Amino acid sequence: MATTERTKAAGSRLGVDLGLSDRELLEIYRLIALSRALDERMWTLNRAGKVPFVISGQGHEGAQVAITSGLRHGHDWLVPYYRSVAAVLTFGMTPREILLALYARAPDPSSGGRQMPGHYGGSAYNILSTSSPVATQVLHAVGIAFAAKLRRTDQVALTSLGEGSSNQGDFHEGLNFAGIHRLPVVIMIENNGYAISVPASIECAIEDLAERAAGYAMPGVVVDGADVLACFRAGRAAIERARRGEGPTLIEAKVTRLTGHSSDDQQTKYRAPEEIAAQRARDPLPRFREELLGAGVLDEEADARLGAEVRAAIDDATDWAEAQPDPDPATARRHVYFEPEA
Ligand SMILES: Cc1ncc(C[n+]2csc(CCOP(=O)(O)OP(=O)(O)O)c2C)c(N)n1
Ligand SMILES: [Mg+2]
Repeated sequence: MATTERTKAAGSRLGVDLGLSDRELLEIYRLIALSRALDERMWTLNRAGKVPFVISGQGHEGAQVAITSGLRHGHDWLVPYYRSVAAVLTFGMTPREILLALYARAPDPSSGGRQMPGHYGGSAYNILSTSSPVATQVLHAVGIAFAAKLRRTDQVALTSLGEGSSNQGDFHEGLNFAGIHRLPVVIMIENNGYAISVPASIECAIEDLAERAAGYAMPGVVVDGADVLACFRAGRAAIERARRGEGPTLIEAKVTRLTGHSSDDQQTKYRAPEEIAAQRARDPLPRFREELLGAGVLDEEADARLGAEVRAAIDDATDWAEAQPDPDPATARRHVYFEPEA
């Protein structure tokens, strides 16, 4: 990459070993910051009584942006879950589109205002629609990867799920099939230590869920989800391996959930104040900001400018989405029952 080398000659050494230019590093940072600002806005709208339900990606953004960045836009497939706000932003969705779903407005690309918020999907971006039963997305991603292999399309599918969901049968069936057929799929467990209020210690008998990969003849990689560049490295290696036809990879990103499970949950009921405070140290956003500042990729002025741009984008998306029309009640049954051609 000639541009990368030129930028680095004048700039920092950060990301050089990954072939990342300063511009690419800043784009990863922008997406993390955009996702955080959007997520915070979603909570404000919920608490203001404007939107019914929020399920948050705060704390997961570093892993999501970094790993999703390795995919090819408009070519590969993303099969997200309800915390994937940063992943879907990275793969092309816009804050306007995400807020359309939250407000359940007619132009919502996820479902035309029909699904719960957090059920991301966008056919224009190759983002598969999210289903409510957890872990079913693993089967969908494996099916897409199977089709890609049969059709020789060179596509890779990336899916993600929580550590609690990795105890579902669907996860194991999916990994087994992907392992047998060496499918081009990357399965990412976002281990935030809780399944709603249930701590990981009583969800599963092992600490590192990546160990499960050995049972399906694929590599299992544990990565610190607060370390953005480590996540990028792990994600790109897995995606490239899949594209080379060498088969699937299981990545376990150890992340933190900075909020309650959802807007209907109060985590102070089951997490000690010290534990909640300690989670802040594992927040990927300030950590990556410090890394960029320390390396001279970012300075305070550029950071303030970026923050202002992000806030303006979120304000614009909020006003615009709120002003869009509700779905026409006459279309309520569309996509539910078979509709004969008129
Ligand atoms: C098959 C199924 N069982 C139960 C639920 C209810 N449920 C929704 S989220 C959730 C917890 C999942 O925890 P985890 O997989 O760790 O993901 P996290 O929310 O922590 O990211 C449960 C039990 C569901 N949606 N689907
Ligand atoms: Mg969890």
